Amino acid sequence: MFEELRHIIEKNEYIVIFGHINPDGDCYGSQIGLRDLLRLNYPNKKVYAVGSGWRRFFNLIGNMDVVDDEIIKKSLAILVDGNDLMRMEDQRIGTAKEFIKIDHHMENNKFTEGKFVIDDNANSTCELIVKFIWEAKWKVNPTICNALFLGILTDTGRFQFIEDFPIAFKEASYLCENGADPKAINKVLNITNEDALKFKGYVFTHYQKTETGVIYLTFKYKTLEELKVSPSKAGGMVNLLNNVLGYPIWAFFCENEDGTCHAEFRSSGPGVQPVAAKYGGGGHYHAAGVTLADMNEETIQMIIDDLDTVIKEYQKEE
Ligand SMILES: [Mn+2]
Repeated sequence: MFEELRHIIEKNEYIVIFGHINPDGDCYGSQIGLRDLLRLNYPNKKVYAVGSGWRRFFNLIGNMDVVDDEIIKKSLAILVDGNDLMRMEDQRIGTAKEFIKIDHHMENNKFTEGKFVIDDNANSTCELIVKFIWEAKWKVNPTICNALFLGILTDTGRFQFIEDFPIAFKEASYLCENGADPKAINKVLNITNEDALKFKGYVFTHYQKTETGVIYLTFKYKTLEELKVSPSKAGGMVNLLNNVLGYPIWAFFCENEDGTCHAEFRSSGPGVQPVAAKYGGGGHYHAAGVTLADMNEETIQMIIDDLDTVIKEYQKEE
């Protein structure tokens, strides 16, 4: 499955790995994991990972790279964990000389810029990279295994949301046998602080709901500022409202500093990806998101009505 990608990687001397806007554990883990893999297995290549990464893991797993424009222009760009060039955090990706992509999100638009491996049944991009390692018979080290384990751990909601359990556990076991340290990773993941407690308190006392079964919250930028949570971080905590009995869909609408709106939808049954796609977003069937031009109340109401509709359709089918 990865033969063609490996061939393209092998013929390039400069490689830059790009992740998406608001990088999560799978994005950061697959960027660092793949970077260190290529450095280890092709010591003559210059390989970099760009973007903001996930700062709290820099000590355990590694830092992102600072790369100048000239290098990007002569590089193969690898997109991980994101649909298309527009979703990438570092928009200099547009200047790269060649592109490939490894991803597990549903495709909104066909990726025409280069070759790709997309498997939307995969639980994480890191899982796809483990498959790539097995196919290419590449060497690994403990840092690579920690990075990839982090992505699998976080994108599966710590081993809950999995399509194929035996395979996922085989991959996790391979990473542990080769140096991944789940205890150390969980320790970093589990750290919380009082600002987070304050945010949770706000969510649990201010949520709204529809009769059909959408539970949601809209945050003005000012409110997020007062709560000391960035809009992207707030969006990442949408699961604070998960699995409330009678509410199969939960959603956050967070105003960004520039007035745009970062929305996240999750579901325990009905598909939310089609609703995200309708407004220009995407993601997975049960976990999707979209950036809206503004916090227009009518648009948000339209989206909530659409989410209500998918619940009704889902209930009819059942
Ligand atoms: Mn992912």
